[in-house]
Amino acid sequence: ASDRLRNKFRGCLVGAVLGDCFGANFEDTALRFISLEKVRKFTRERYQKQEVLLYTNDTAMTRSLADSLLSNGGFNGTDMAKRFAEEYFNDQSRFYGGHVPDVFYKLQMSNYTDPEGPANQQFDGSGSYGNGSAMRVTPVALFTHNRSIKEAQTLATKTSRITHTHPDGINGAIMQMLAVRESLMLNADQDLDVFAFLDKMLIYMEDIEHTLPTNITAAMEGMDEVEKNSAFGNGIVAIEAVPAAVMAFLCIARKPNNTFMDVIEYALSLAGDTDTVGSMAGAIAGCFYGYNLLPKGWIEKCEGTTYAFDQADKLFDYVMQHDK
Ligand code: 8NA
Ligand code: MG
Ligand code: MG
Repeated sequence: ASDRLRNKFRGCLVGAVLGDCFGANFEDTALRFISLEKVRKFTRERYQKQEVLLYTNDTAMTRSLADSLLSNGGFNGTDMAKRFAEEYFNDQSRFYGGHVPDVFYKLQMSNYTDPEGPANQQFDGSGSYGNGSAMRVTPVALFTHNRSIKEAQTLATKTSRITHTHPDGINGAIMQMLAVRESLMLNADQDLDVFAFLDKMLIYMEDIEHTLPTNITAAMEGMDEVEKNSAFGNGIVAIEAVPAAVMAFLCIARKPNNTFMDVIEYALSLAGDTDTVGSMAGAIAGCFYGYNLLPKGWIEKCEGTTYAFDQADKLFDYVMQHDK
């Protein structure tokens, strides 16, 4: 049982990196969908010609978040803020959202004394509702695996508030965390009960996408790509990207013969913010299928998969030692 759970932790963090690296190849917020045929030309053939597929901000921030939780044995706002900002100052080439660098500069100027202060000032005091805190929240679900759902939700909220204080930004992070948490408890050999999955999540979210179950039903009953896109959106805001990632996972993984690759390819076909939707769907699906079922060829080509694998083991060992 313990090997099985370790395999899921690994699948989760490595799956998130794969979705980010492959998604980065397609990112174009002006597009409404990409045909699966076109996606697969890259994901099944052309990627092999690349030397390496680079990760973006999604992976960079996920790493920092997990490292901070591990080094502090829990949440330390000053430390997490410092890791996010220093990672950005060390490497600004990772395609960060348009406004989040303002937060990093203000954090640094104030020597990280008020980790939520700069985020609170974003967008005239309304806070960011971008998907940037949902895209990096995955380690929270692993770290709190043996703790109450309430504790998991509180930790997700705290990690979000360092850059994203708008309710939609926070709820997006909670939703993604809950999807990973739920996926961790499932067995890929058994039928995936889409509605039980959604019911559990909805109790712990405020107003984010209460329409999600209705939309999922419609999506499963044969909406075409453009209809799905307008039902969920595919953009850089949390209320679009997170439901899109959850929908992509549920619609594909519920069919027994589908694989991790099918989930990612479908997520990328939604177009738009593909690295982020891909990374979030990759975390949920990687967790569901487990590391041993992830495509080896993809793992070899993507930057950062070894780090994610090792970090998953550290999180697993931490959880086993502290929360037995
Ligand atoms: P963010 O906090 O800058 O939010 C992203 C964007 O959402 C902002 O730049 C605004 O346009 C908009 N936004 C958020 N909150 C508000 C608000 N209260 N009022 C008005 N507009 C708002 O950054 P983030 O960390 O949330 O980043 C999200 C995405 O950006 C990620 O998917 C990431 O991959 C990245 N991204 C970067 C590029 C690039 O080329 N630099 C392109 C697409 C996405
Ligand atoms: Mg990105
Ligand atoms: Mg993105």
